[in-house]
Amino acid sequence: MSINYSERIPNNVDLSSDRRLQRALEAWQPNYLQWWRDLGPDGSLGYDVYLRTAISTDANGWANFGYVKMPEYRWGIFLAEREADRRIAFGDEKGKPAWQEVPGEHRATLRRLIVTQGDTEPASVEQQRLLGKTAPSLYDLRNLFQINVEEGRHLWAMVYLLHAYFGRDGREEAEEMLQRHSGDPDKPRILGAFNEKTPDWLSFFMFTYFTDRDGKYQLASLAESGFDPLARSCRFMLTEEAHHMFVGETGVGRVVQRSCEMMKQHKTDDVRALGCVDLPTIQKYLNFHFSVSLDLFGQEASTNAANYYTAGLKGRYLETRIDDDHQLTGAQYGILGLDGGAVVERAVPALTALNERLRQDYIDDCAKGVLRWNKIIERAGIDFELKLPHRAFNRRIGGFAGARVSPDGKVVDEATWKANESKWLPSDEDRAYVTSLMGPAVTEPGKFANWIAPPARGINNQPADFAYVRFN
Ligand code: BYC
Repeated sequence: MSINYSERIPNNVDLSSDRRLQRALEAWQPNYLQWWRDLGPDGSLGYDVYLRTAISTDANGWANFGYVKMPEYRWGIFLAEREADRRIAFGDEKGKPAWQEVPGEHRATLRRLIVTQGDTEPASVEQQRLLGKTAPSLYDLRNLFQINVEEGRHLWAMVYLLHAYFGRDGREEAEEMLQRHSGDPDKPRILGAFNEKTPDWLSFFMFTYFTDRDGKYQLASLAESGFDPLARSCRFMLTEEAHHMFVGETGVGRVVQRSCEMMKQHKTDDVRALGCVDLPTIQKYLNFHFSVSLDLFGQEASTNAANYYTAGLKGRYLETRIDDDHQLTGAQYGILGLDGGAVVERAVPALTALNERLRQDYIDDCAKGVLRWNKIIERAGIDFELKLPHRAFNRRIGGFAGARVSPDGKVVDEATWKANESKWLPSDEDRAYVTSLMGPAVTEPGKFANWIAPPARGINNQPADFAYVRFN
C-alpha cells in the first residue's frame, strides 16, 4: 500500500483514475490551505518542523522523518489495505459482503457519522492554534505541530469519503467543515468538547490524553463499519492517533514528575511558590477534561446507537473479538442513571446501551494512564493519588446532564456543589495561575520550561537537545 506522492494530492486510492473526483478534491485543496493559514498554528508558516510523513500504510510506513514547512506537508488520502472478501461483522446484515458503495437506505446516517467525525479534526487544530507561542520546549512544539498536521489529514480522510461517495451534498458538507469554527457563536463545531478552549499546555496534554482517546474509541467503532472505505480510512487514522495519546500521557506525566521533584527537593507541598503545578490543580484539570470527554459518547440509552449497529454502520470496540451473536438479540446491559437523590443501575436492551458500553471501554483505558501517573507520585514517596472522577460528575449530555454529583459519585445539593466547585474543577484563579506559567516559547534546544520535566527519550531516537523546529 505505498503512497503515490507524485500527484498534487498524495493518495493510495488511484485518484488519477477518477478525473471528476480528482478535480473536485483539487478544488477543495486551496480552501483547506487557506483555512490552515488562517486558523492553523499561529505564526508558524515559515518554520521547518521535524515531522513524520507516512510513506505507506503498513507498519513501516512511519519510518520517514524530515524537516517540512507545515503548509507544504503532503496531506492526502491514505486508506488501510483492503481485506479480501471482508464481511459485515454485526447487525442485521451480518455475514454479507462489506459495502464498497453507500447503501441508499443508510446514506443520510452514514453521511452524518462521517461529518461528525470529520468536524472534530479541524476543530482541534483551531483549539490549539495559539499554543506554539508558549511551548515549553522544541520537543513539545514539534509534537504539537505533528498532531496538528495529522488532524488536518484526518479531515482529508473524511472529506475524501464525502466527495467520493456522497455526490453534491458530500461536497457541500466538505465546504462546511471549513466554515464551522471552534467556539464560533454562529457556526460552532458540532460536539461540545470541540468548542472549549485549549488555552495552556496542561489543558493540551489533558486534551490529547482524554479527548484524543475518545477519537481512538470512536474511530475503532467506525473501523468495524460495514461501509468498507470508512473502515479502511479509520484503520489508518488509528495508527496516527496513538502518537497523540502518547503526547498526552507523557505530557501529564512530565508535569506530575516535575512537581513531585520540586516537592521533594524543597520539602513543601506549595510548588506554586516554585513555579510548578500543584497536584490538586492537576486533579482539577483531569476532572474537567475527563468529564467533558465522557459527554462525547452521547446518551447512555440511545436509539441512534442501536440503529447504527443494527444497520451495520458503527460497531463495538474490537467487535470481531467479542464472543456473542453480534446482533445482541435479547441481550441486556446495565446503565447508571439518577433516581431521586441517588445514582442507580438499571438494565436496558444492550442494543440501546452501545454508547455506554463504549464509554466503559474508554474509562477502563483512561484508568491505565492514571495508574502510571500515580506510580510517578509513589516513586517520589509522596502521599497523593490522582483519581478519575465518577462518570456522573460534571456532565452535560445524557442522564446525568446538569445533575450535581461529586467526583466520588454522591448526588449533592446546589449549595454543596457551589461550596466545592472550585475544589473539583479549575477555578478562574487556577486557570490564571496555569496561564501565568506559560511564558514565551522555550526555543533553545534541550531546554525546558521550569514546570515540566524533560521527556525520557526524544522523537525517532533523536537526542533531547535536537533542533526539532527551526525558526528561520
Ligand atoms: N455534543 O442518541 P445520542 C476525535 C447529540 S473525537 C453535542 O446519544 P448518538 C478527535 C446527538 O448528535 C471522536 N451533541 O447520539 C479527538 C443527538 O442529536 P440528534 C469524534 C451531542 O448519535 C481529538 C442527540 O444528542 N467522532 O476524533 O448516539 C482531536 C442524542 O444523542 C453530543 C465521533 O463522535 C455531544 N457531546 O451519539 C481530534 C464519531 N452527544 O440526533 C479528533 C461519530 C450527543 O437528537 N459520531 N449529541 O439531533 C457518533 O458516533 C455520534 O454522533 C455520537 C453521539 C457518539 C457523538
